[in-house]
Amino acid sequence: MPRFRETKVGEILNQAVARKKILDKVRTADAAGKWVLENASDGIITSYDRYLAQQPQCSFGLTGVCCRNCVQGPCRIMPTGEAKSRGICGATAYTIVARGLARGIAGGASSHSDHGRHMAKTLLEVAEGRAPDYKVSDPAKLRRVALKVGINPEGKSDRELAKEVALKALNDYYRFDEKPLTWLDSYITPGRRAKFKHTNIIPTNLMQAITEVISQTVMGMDADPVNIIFGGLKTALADFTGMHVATDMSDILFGTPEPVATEANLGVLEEEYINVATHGHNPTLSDMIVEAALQLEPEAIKAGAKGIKIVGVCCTGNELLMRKGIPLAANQASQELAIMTGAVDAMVVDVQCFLPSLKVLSDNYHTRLVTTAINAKIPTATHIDFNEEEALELAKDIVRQAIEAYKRRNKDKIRIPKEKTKALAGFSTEAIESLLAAVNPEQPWKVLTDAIESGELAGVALFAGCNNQKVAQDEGHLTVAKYLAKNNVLLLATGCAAGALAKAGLTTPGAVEAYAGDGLKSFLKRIEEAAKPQYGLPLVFHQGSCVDNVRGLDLAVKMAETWGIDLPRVPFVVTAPEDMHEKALSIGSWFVTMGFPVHVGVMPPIEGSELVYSVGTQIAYDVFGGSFIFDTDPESGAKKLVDALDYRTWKLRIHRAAAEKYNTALASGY
Ligand code: BF8
Ligand code: SF4
Repeated sequence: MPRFRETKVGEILNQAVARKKILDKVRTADAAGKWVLENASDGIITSYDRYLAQQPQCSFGLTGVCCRNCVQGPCRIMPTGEAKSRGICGATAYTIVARGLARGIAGGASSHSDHGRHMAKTLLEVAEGRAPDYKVSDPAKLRRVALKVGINPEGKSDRELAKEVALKALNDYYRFDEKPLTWLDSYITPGRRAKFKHTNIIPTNLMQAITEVISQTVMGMDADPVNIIFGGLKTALADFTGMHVATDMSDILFGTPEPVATEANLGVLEEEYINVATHGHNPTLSDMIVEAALQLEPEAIKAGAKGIKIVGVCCTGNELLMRKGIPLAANQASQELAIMTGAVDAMVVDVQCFLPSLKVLSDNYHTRLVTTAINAKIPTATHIDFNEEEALELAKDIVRQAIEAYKRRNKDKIRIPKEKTKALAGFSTEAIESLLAAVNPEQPWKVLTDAIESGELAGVALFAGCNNQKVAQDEGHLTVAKYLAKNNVLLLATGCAAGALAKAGLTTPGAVEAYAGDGLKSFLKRIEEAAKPQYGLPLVFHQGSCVDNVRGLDLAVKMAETWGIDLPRVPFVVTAPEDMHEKALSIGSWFVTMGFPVHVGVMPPIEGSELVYSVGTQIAYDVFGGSFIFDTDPESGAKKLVDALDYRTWKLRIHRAAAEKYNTALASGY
């Protein structure tokens, strides 16, 4: 497996030439980010530098054979053979690697599920009149979700129904009735339901699924790597459940996204405005910040600014981008660079993916860093305990912090890169369905499946995941996207992958001309002519934040239903070219269990066990029909994805031909 390694950089970090050397390595493909690193760094240390300072990284950790699960450790397994080297308790490499992987999945599942629980709790508070600043913004979605999870919406007010839906969602977290989780069971195919039952990985209580896998992997518990991995997969399905709860509740509270046009990259910051960057994941906070900023505009003008500009960072940025057209300033790896423009007056964070370094960094500027979650504080940052009961007032407090900070701005330190690009977002699966319905109102998804069968499209690929300092920022996303587009793959994207593609202008109609193959071009054009979307159609359909990966799964289910086959036959693939977070691990894992090839561009720590590696890349395929494709060369990874799509489409065509010849339904048992 090729892997990016830089072994000398620790030595050069403190030398005067360090900055130049770092830039020579082209650590980012983001033009605005590169400009900031070159022109506005003032010797400030960022994660780009700290990554280099960490080199060489420990091989035990890199390959997953370091165990700290008890106080006798750390134990490290020598690479001379799994059987020869053991931890003090006798654990071998495959046990230690499998335990680490399962615990990583549990970390991801906890993050998403907490997020989903928070959203469901907010909906309940709305229904009970305890969150006066929020409302059911999308009653139609509320009714669709209710029907989907088996609640009859007839004759119920929005509030009554919201309460029932919220309680049912929360019930998935706490119940003990041993039935499959509602938000899992309601959204998967019958084939997957049977497969998960057969492999005994259906979670019946979301919290329990997480605690079970932690308990399974403590010292002196499960040593069987395959059993541990299946425990991890059960937790990954719990992760899916929490993510779907999060997406459904967000749509009900803030609206199902529809295509919207805005801008992306650091150039969206404006010197004359008070810039407030919202960063993290939970739309309950960021949405209220937008409202507070609107109301406090006169105070901003009084302070000498033209107004207040809200920009997004990471996934809450994607939430605002797709629902409100708020510009996206940065994805994960350029969050620090936003502050280094000297133009961010406040950065407000809630949960997940914000760097502890933001405080040190903001101390170099006038920027006010505000944390808002009780379980996510940064020492010496301003903390405002955000809660839904007093949401607007607290959001105003936060925006006022920005107005105050603005008055202390140091004009000499302001260096905003000019790079920004148009970006389209808001392509929820519902929005895509209405676009397709313009071509075929009776069977919208047949427009897509027909295009694949005819060879116009090679299939669908979903971009997910993060930035990772082990690779040049955004480069993996861009390389894979351009390769797939040229090969006529319809592209969806979420999270920091979507941020990367948006910043590079790939979520625009212009990118279709520049990068799409002929088939993809004609497909998009046909829909564009029929639907006449206000902003045209982009090369990449931005579907939202990380939890919105479930939108991609819903889309794949629509394709499967249209063909009458199960998910492992559908020409749909997933790619995380720059995976970093435990959340990416768990998302990749549930996509594999759903039956899809999942490309991963940065190796997770599993190479220390051939067994675990093989389960992910081969056995998973035999059992679930999906598997991991580990490839750190983006172009080669992209090629494998196209091959995987071609293989599925080829099989589909053969069975379609047989079905037509013998006048039968499409075979589903192949
Ligand atoms: O949830 S893609 S770096 S910001 S983990 Fe984090 Fe990864 Fe970005 Fe959003 Ni997702
Ligand atoms: Fe070492 Fe076993 Fe303890 Fe892990 S659980 S640290 S391998 S003794």
